[in-house]
Amino acid sequence: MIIGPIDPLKVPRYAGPSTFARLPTHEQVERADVAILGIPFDAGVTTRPGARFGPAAVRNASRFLRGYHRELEVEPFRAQQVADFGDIIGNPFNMLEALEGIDEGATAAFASGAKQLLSIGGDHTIALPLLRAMHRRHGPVALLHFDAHFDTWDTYFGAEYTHGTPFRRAWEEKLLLPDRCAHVGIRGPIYGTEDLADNARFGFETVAAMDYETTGIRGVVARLRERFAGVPVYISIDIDVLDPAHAPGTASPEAGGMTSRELLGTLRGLAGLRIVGGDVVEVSPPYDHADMTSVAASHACFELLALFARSAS
Ligand SMILES: [Mn+2]
Repeated sequence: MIIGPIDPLKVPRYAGPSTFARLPTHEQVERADVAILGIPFDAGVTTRPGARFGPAAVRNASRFLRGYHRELEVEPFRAQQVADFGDIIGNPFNMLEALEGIDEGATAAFASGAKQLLSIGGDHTIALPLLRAMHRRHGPVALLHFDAHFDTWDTYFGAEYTHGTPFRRAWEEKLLLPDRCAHVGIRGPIYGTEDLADNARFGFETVAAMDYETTGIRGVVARLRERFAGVPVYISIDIDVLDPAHAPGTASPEAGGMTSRELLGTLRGLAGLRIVGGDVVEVSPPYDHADMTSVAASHACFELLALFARSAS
């Protein structure tokens, strides 16, 4: 029997437990198909800190989610057992230990029987240990990366592990399927052309934020469905992919970004692909206003849960 969220017609949505969407904790279910992990870690931030408060803010915003996904005609909390596994702790003073702790937490969720993981950051550094855990389970995966930035820089101040470098490390560690990865939402000034040369070398496809202006959601979805057909896909969403007008509460805002409608519409277009996991990162509540960033992030999480429910096995 699947245990869903607390009934909002009996307990209003502003009340009740502070788990994601007021779902059961993993202790309250026999086994969960989908594990939701909070990862309150922001020691990898090169710009504005605060993403350590992201999981609590996104969970709080998620209490207002309703259960039925009208466009995908699925109830993500009824089609599969989803449970909140609480927070994974990464040592804030030791990066290597933090990466290990996050990897171990994700691996333990798989060991408990979860088939798909949805992680809530935290800064984007956490995607690297999550991809290591994914690789151990699935082998190399395709990466669909929503972000204003490539996050494939080499080092900052000599540090290899930061929120600007996870996908370069993942590529070096052979965690990703060659020529099956894509960045979506890229924009803004970069340090130099070497970033572009690196991404060509890594085989990432780039969908620029401005491409939404020329091809619309439909055109972007067509490109992504072609690239990701038939392979296991991990979706990493940096909330800064949205324009600061939609998501101001983040470390590295860039003007000219996507609307939340474009993000949610693109995700919906991927139903039926084989989605093995995802994360939503870089929500920094101290820079947020009226919870708009955490609300957008909670809806991105709901789309990912719907994609899990509609995923090819
Ligand atoms: Mn990022």
